[in-house]
Parts: sequence; C-alpha cells; structure tokens
Amino acid sequence: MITLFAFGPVFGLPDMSPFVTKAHLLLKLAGLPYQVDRKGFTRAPKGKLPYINDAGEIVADSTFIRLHIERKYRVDFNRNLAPERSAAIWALEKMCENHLYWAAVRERWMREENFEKIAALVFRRVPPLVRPVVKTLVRRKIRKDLYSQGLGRHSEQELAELVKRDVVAIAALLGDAPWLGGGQPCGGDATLGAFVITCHTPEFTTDVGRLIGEHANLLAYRERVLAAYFADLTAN
Ligand SMILES: N[C@@H](CCC(=O)N[C@@H](CS)C(=O)NCC(=O)O)C(=O)O
Repeated sequence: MITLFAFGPVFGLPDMSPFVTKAHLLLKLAGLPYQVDRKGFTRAPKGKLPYINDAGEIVADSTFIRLHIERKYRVDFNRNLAPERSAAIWALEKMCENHLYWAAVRERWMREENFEKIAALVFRRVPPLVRPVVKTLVRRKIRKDLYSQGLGRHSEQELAELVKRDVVAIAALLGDAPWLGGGQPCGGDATLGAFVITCHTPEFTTDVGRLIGEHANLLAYRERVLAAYFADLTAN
C-alpha cells in the first residue's frame, strides 16, 4: 500500500500543509488506498513534505506524486477538460503554489499574533528547554526564504494587494461551477481544494483567509471538498 508522509491533522483539517493536503486529495481522486506516516520529515528526500513510498519507490513533491499516479496507475486527472481549461488550471495551481503559498507563509510566520499559534503547533514535540532557540532559528530561516522568494520584500499593504488579486482570480476561475473542471473534480481541484481548505482557518488572522471568506463560491467550494473527501475527520 502507498504510504503518504505527512505532518498530520490539525484544527479538524487533514494537514496544515496545503501540499500534503493536495497529495491526500490526489490519492483520493485516483481511488488509491494509502496510509499516513507522520514520522518521515527528517528523511524527506527534498527536505519537505509530502512524499510517498509506493512499493519501495519514493516520490517527493506533490506535483511529482501526481505525475507518478498518472503514469503508474494510468489516471487522467484532466480527462474531461478542454486543453485551454487544462492550461488555465495549471497556471492557477502554480499561482497558488508559488505565490499565494508564500503570502500565507508570511502571514502565519511573520505576524506576531499568528506566530505564537503556529509555533505552538509545529514545535509542540520539541523539548521545552530548547524550544525558544528552535523557534527563533526556524523563524529566521523562513524570513530569509521569504526575502529570497521576493514576497518578503513588500510592505504589508503591498502584500495585501497581491493576495487580493490572487483570490479574485481563483474565485473568477471557479465561477459558479462545483469543481474547477465543471461537474466533476479534476486534478486542479486537489491543489485549489487544498489551498482553500488550509488558508481559510479561523485560528489564524490572515488576508488570504479573510478574502476567501468574502467569496461565497469559495466558501461553498471549501465545504464541498471537506464533505466529499474529509468527512471522517474530527477536530484535534
Ligand atoms: N513543491 C513542494 C512544496 C512542499 C512544501 O513546501 N512543503 C512544506 C510544508 S507546506 C515543507 O515541508 N516545508 C519544510 C521546510 O521547508 O523545511 C510540493 O509541491 O510538495
């Protein structure tokens, strides 16, 4: 059976990572049975989660997990999509993963009111004696990552403008359809579903979460994804 290496459930969500949540959704969309291992982070081949172990084959990165599923199990996640729609959805996915993601990271890790909450969660198993040092070092690394990526260089107001454009684009592309591809979920729903679920959480004060909450179609979409794929989850 496939093993998915993940951080694990929080706040009644499958994972706090959108990329891990995306991997859950891809496996579910493909109808593949899998188990979750929460102890794989230190052995992650690319230093990040998610990755999978499929009968000894290790595949790291949510997009490569998708490609692996497509090739090995002959799943066409976009079988009902016209090429133009498929292309637009791919662009939307990469906007979420490489732009919106970093905005969400900045809002969670750099805003004081959110930082203590995320730190309490992420470092809960770190021995109390070294926890303050670990917190400071990890936050410093993330600040550096944000600066290198670019979004760490903007003012809060500039960041808010960019986030708004992202969320408006997402809401417009989804429109009134239940799923990105229309009547049936497609591969892009794994990505969008993961981001909408994990970014709109009452536990954090973020522009990303607030803006998602201002779009009725995104809120309904969030409920749809949770009900269809994560109905068994309980808050913890
Ligand atoms: N491109 C990767 C991104 C994965 C990623 O950024 N994972 C984050 C959690 S959301 C992580 O493991 N970060 C740990 C670190 O950077 O040290 C994918 O699609 O899987």
